Amino acid sequence: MRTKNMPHHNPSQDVSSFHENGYLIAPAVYTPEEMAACKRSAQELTESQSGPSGVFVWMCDAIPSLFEGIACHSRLMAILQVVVGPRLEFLSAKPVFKSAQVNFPSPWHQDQAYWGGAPKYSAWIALEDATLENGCLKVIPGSHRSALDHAAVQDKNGFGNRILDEDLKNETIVDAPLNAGDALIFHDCLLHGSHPNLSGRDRWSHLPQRRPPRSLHRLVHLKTYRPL
Ligand SMILES: O=C(O)CCC(=O)C(=O)O
Repeated sequence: MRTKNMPHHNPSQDVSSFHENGYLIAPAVYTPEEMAACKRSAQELTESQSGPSGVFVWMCDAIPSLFEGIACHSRLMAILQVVVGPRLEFLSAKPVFKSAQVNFPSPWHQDQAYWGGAPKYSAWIALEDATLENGCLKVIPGSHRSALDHAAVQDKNGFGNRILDEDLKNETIVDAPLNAGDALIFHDCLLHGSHPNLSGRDRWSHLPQRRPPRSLHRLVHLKTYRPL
């Protein structure tokens, strides 16, 4: 059943764009009600641990059920299966919180530098509108083709593995503002970061990750991209 007013998304048209660019924006995957419930729950569950911003990772055997429902939602799965392929298992999920008190931009990085191993595919799900002002993502199309060496940086802002701004040459940077309920699906070698949150309000997103099943890991070439 499709919810009324939800634009029909035809993921098969997006397959080549996903492989070319390393990401895809899927509009209106979730309803505003689903996003509001997920944001409320993320706020409650992370309240006790939350500093001014945070990334809270749940592995697949520990994820609260509401978040599992969002991560495994049939609309997201339908898109992933066509765009990435059917051979994906659920790995983990994380709410990402950027508070109004922090104006630190998430630095450029590939998630591969943190996770290692077989490629992962994430969906950055906007629990509320993500804008240039409140810290939406920015990406470098096509950067998923190889895993890069990251600089190791230790400071109070987290993100210990970074690609420094001065190491970027003439890459095209694409901002990715999203409406609540949209999802940006991306390969774990896609270079991405986010703008600082200058909105005076908190910003919430939720990112489930998937990867090929264990039996396929040794077949997957890590250093250069190839479709599953
Ligand atoms: O949401 C953000 O600001 C960045 C999150 C991110 O890049 C990540 O968790 O890998």
